[in-house]
Amino acid sequence: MDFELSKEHRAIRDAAREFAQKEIAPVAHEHDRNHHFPRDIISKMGELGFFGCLIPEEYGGTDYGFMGMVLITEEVSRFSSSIRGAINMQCTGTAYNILKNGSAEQKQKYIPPLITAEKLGCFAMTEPNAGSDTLSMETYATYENGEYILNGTKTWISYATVADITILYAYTDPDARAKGLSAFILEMNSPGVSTSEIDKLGTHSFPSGEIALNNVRVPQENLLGGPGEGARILFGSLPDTRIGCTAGAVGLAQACLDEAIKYCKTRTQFGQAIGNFQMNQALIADVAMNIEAARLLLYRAAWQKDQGVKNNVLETSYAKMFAANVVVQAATVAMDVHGAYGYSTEYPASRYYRDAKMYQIVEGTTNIHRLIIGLDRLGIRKANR
Ligand code: GRA
Repeated sequence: MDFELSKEHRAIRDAAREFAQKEIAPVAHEHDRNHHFPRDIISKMGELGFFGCLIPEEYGGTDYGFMGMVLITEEVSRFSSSIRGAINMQCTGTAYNILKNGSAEQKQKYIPPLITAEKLGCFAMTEPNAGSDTLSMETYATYENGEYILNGTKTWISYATVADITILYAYTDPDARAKGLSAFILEMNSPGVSTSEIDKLGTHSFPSGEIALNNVRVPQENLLGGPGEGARILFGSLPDTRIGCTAGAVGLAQACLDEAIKYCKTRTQFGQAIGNFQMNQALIADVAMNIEAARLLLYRAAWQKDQGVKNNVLETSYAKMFAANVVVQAATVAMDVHGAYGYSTEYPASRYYRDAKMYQIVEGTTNIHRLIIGLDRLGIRKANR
């Protein structure tokens, strides 16, 4: 067992940190305020190989693995929780899913432009009546002369309004439930696709929206995996993107702690720096300890993947649920330490507070992860199947 990052991992982390400090930190607040999606930053991240960690060199990737992906995501999220989402959209939930399940042609066609960010990606499972209960989705696809015809509505889809390509799940045989779900690679400029943006509390530089499908024709060769393999593909991809999401939570929690410490050292009240007061010291200590624990759970889950343990749903749920709760605690502490200035939109603490809450909702709510863990520990339903 080795708790130190390797020399290579430290170099990856340092390069990502340098990029994020230089390119993201100066503009993150303004872009959030203006609800601006910074396409230029996403392109630069693509050029630097930030989206290629899970992809072998033959498709233009860096092959840095899950640990590399997690370290980059953490560093980006320290400066913008919104922008870190791109790593899940361009690679973990899309290019990597195609790598795992796609045909040779699909890999050649779709992976390179996704990881360079020449094209933007997204994945679409959630629907108005299918959030936590993913398999209750209603979107369906009928087969006709070498094409599938898709109808339905997806909602809360990250990058819906900007994506060029989506991995979209639909029933090809609704009566067969899980065995009748299929996955498609859909080009978003296909006739019959329309999108609209959803306004939200935070994460304003990361567009989310609805995708409406009205008799959308998808060629048979864009079926990802075989017909009826959608549930396997979906439940195989969620633990991957959950690790990326957890890294986002840890990075943002670190940003909250950094801001709280900075303010504790510079703000004076009652004639001294407020960090001298034990009540503030206790807040900092609790958050610092929890971030360490969240990071260890995250690194363990990422390390498992790099060791070839592909099915670590349980360990991923431990990390995701813990980190989501920690980031909300960290954001609350950052606000509390800042007092009224925390509530002001001038300081980053208010953005962190709005962004943090998302982590208890996306990629499986906290209660869904409780369910996965509880059922596993009680021997009712195994998580790692
Ligand atoms: O075994 P079976 O024949 O009964 O059928 C199961 C099996 O075929 C069926 O699904 C299949 N299946 C699997 N196949 C292969 C399940 N797990 C696997 C697997 N690992 N490999 C049904 O399984 P089940 O366990 O009975 O499912 P369920 O009870 O219907 O639901 C389980 C559960 C609630 C955990 C699941 O639906 C779930 O995880 N829900 C949460 C949905 C979620 O996480 N959504 C995330 C949306 S994407 C997002 O948030 C993007 C954010 C981006 C960002 O910020 O980074």
